[in-house]
Amino acid sequence: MAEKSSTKIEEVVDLRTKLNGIFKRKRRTLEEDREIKRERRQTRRNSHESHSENGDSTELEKIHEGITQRALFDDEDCLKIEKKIDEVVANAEKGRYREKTVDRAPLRIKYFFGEGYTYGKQMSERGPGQERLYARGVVDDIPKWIFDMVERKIVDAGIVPKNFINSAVINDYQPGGCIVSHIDPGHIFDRPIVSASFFSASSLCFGCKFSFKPIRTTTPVLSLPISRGCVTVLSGYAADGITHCIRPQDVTERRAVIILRRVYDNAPRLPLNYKPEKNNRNHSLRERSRSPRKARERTSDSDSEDEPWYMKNRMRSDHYKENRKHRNSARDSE
Ligand SMILES: O=C(O)CCC(=O)C(=O)O
Repeated sequence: MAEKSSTKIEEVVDLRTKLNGIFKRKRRTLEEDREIKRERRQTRRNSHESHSENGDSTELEKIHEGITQRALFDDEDCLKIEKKIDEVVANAEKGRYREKTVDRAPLRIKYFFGEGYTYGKQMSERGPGQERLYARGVVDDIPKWIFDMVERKIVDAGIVPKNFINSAVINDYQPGGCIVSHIDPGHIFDRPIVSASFFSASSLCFGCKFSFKPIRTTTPVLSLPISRGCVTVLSGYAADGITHCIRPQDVTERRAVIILRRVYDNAPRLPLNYKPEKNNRNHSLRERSRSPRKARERTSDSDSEDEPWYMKNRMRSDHYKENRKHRNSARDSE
């Protein structure tokens, strides 16, 4: 009898050891999995983590003086905000927004809330200073979640005062998407310009020149890493003295940014009956194929449309010569 019960105890102990072993192995593989994922995330992040600088030191100093970055949103915050961005995308696909809220380009969609404005080919009179706000009410109001989940943290961090922000733009980029070099129009937007980045890391480049078909850029004066969850604040020379852009090669995964700005009370505004030009992208969307190959082919065209004055201005000024030199050297290096 005593012998039988001791065998049972041994069996139980043996079973426990076996189970422990199995759980330990499972725990280890889970931990290893997590570690591998962490390393992959880190590698991806590192590729956007180092500054690269090519300007003269005085100019670089002036740019850096006008940039502040804060890691304000942790992973949990990011996940919640990213879910909300996905809801915006879904609402737009269901046609739930006003006509001017959504502006589609092949690899980048902009959602304007609070205020929208004309730029690029949407303007009949082009050139710096020609941008105009749309009439009040033609874009949707800023969603409450942007105030609750994004603006509040930025106000609490002392970056802008309460009630400063009256315009929020979400840019949703697919890999290879970009925003060509520009300065946010100073007659429309107050400074600072605040942006919060989500989904993946990228780089904000300063002082790049773009050429098209195929799309190319010159080496930036400064390439600033922007990680997921970080808030970038531009003012001074960084906002007004040099252009900024997102290059196609810096968007390797889907990325979204929420740009929070203040539109001046007296900024010039279009009348309510303003008729957009024929080639407004919102209207042409239905006619466009969604094929990724066609989208890539179209990128250069439509992104040049985004540039409010840069291309045209260059054709008229000294920049033209500089651009021609760049095009020639790009061709030579082919
Ligand atoms: O994507 C970004 O971080 C910058 C976007 C930007 O400069 C713009 O939309 O005006």
